[in-house]
Amino acid sequence: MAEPDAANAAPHLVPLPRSVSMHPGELRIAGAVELRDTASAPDAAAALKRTLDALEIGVDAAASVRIHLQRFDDAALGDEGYRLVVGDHVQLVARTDAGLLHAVQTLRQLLPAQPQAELRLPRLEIVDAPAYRWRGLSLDVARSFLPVDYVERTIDRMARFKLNRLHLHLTDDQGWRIEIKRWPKLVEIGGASAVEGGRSGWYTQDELRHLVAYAQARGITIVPEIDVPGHVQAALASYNELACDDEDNLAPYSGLEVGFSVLCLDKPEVVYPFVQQVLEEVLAIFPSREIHMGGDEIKHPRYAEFVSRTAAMVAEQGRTAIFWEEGSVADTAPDVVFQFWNDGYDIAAAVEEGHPLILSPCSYFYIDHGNYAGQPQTYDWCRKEGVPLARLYAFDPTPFPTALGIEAALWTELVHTDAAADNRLWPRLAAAAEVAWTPTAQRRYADFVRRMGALRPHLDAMDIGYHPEPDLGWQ
Ligand code: TNX
Repeated sequence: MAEPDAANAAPHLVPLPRSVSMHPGELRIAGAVELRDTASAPDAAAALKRTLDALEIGVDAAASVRIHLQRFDDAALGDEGYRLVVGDHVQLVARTDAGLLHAVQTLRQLLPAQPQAELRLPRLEIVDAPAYRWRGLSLDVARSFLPVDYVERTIDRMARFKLNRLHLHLTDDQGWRIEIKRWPKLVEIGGASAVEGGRSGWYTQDELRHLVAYAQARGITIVPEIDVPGHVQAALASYNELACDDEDNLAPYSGLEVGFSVLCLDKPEVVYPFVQQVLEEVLAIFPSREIHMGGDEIKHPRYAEFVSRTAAMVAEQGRTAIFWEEGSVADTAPDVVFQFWNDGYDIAAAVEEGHPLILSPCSYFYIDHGNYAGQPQTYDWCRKEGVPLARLYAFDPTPFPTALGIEAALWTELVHTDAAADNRLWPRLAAAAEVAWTPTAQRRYADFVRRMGALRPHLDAMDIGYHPEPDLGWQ
C-alpha cells in the first residue's frame, strides 16, 4: 500500500512530457468511469472510449471517478499541447481535439497494458507540448507493398507515441501503388511489380480515403509522395510515352539500383500534363497541406526547371510542395519544404533562404539500416554500424533553425513482410518520437531506456514484433 502522503515515483512515459508534478496518493478505478464533455472533442472521445474498451472499463454516469475532456483556450498549450490532472477525478484539457488526443495517449501509458480488476493512477499534474510540429514516419510502400491493415496498425502505434505525420512513398521504380483513374495502367502494370522477393499490390482511392480518415481520427496527417522526375520505372513501364523516344529499357523493374529512370523532360507537353493530372487526383484524396513530389537521385540538365514548375503546380492548388534535399538547387518559393537525408549534404543555402526542413539524416533516421551492426536484410550504405537505438536517440535537431521536425524512414528494398517492418520500426520509432517531441536539453538516454524498457508490455499488448533490444533489457 502506498504511503498516503508519499509523492509518487515519476511515471514511465514516452515521449517525456515537458513537466510532471507528482502528488501524493493514487486514484483507483474499478469497473467503470463517468465521461464528461465528449461532444467538443469527438476524436479524443473516441480514442478514450477505445482505451476504456481495451481495459474493460465501462462508462457509467453513476461511477465515482469522472474523466473530463475539456476544450479550453489556453494559448500556452499551443496547437497540440495539453494538461492532464489526476486527482479525485481525471481532467484532460487542451485547446484542440489534437491536444486532447495526446492527453488520452498519455493517460493510456499511465494505465496498465492489460485489463486489471482495479486500476490505479498516480496523482499528478502533467503540462505538455511538443518541441516540433512535424513528427513523422516515412513508409516505402513502393519497393514492397504494405497492406491496408498493416498501415492501420502502424497508425495506431504511431499515435501511442504522439507521432503526427505518416509519409507514404507511393511510387518508385519497382512499383506504383496509388490508383489514378485517368492513367489506369499505372496500377494495372505498375502495381503488379515489386522489388525481388517483395510484395506487389496497390491501394484503391477508396482505401486511401479510408486511411486518411483513420489517421486523421488519431491525430495523424497522411502525406503522399509521388516521386518524380526520377524513380519512375513503374510509370514508364505502364505508359511508355512518358519515356524519351530512344529509351529501350521499359520493362517492369525489380532490382535494387537507384537513379536510372527519368520522365522524359525533353517532352514537356507529355510530362507536365501527366504530373498535373496525377496531382489533381492525389489532392482530391489527401487533404494534407504538404504534398511530397520526390525529386531525389536524378541528374538531368532540366531537373531544376522541373522542380520549379512542379512546386508552382502544387502551390497553384493551394498546397505546399516537399522535395528531397536535391530539390534545393531549384528556384522555388521560400515556403517549399526540403527533406534533408544525406548527413553531409550542404543545405545551408536553403536554410538561409528560409526553406523549412524535415530532418531525416540517414545515419540517424534510415531505419532500413540495422538495429545493430550486420543485422541480416538491412542496408548499411549510410552507416556501416547501422542505426542502433542509442544513435537515433542522440540526434539533436536544434542546429537547424528552420526545421519543422524529424522523420524516420523505412525503405523496403530488403523489408518484405509485416514482421520485418515491425522489427525495423520498433522500438526505434518511439525514440524518434521523443527526439521530435521533447527538447534536446531535457532528454537523457539512460532515462529513456528506463521509461521505454518499462513500456514493453504496452508494445506486447499492441502485438508489435519489435526488435528485442538489449539496451532495454529485452533480450
Ligand atoms: C536512398 S532517400 C533513397 C531511396 C533508397 C534508400 C535506401 C532517398 C531520397 N533515396 O531510394 O530506398 O536510400 O536506404
